[in-house]
Amino acid sequence: MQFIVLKKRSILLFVLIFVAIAAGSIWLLFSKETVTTTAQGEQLREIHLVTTEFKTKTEDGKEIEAYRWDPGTIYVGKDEKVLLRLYGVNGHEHPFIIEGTDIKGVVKKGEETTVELQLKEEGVYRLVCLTHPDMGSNGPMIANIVVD
Ligand SMILES: [Cu+2]
Repeated sequence: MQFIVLKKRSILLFVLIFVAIAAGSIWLLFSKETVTTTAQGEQLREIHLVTTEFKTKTEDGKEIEAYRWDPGTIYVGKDEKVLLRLYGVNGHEHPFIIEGTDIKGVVKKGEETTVELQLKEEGVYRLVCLTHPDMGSNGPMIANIVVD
């Protein structure tokens, strides 16, 4: 008769591997895109954006910076209802519009602004920060919403 001899160390290793696999599975399960349910019971796909800032000093000591939305391009389906979650990380506040719609708002540092979006025509819509619309104003802080 043969016995399988398990040392304490191999049991510990086995337990560690098991825990790692279990933790990985749980993480995968919950890291999928989150959805929000509206009052009407519809499911909305959530898309997260943050306000970012690149800052550096040139060789002669001049400070230069650029503001951006991150990510700079998002994709939504035609007629798809999505919820944009705009979180202010860098910059005091960013008043914005989405061109071709009547959507406007402000993203403030440390706060989240949510926007329900449903675009009925294909194309590229621009999410424009009105404070940083071009390079001269430390932008362009413009994200492209691609509707396809
Ligand atoms: Cu801005």
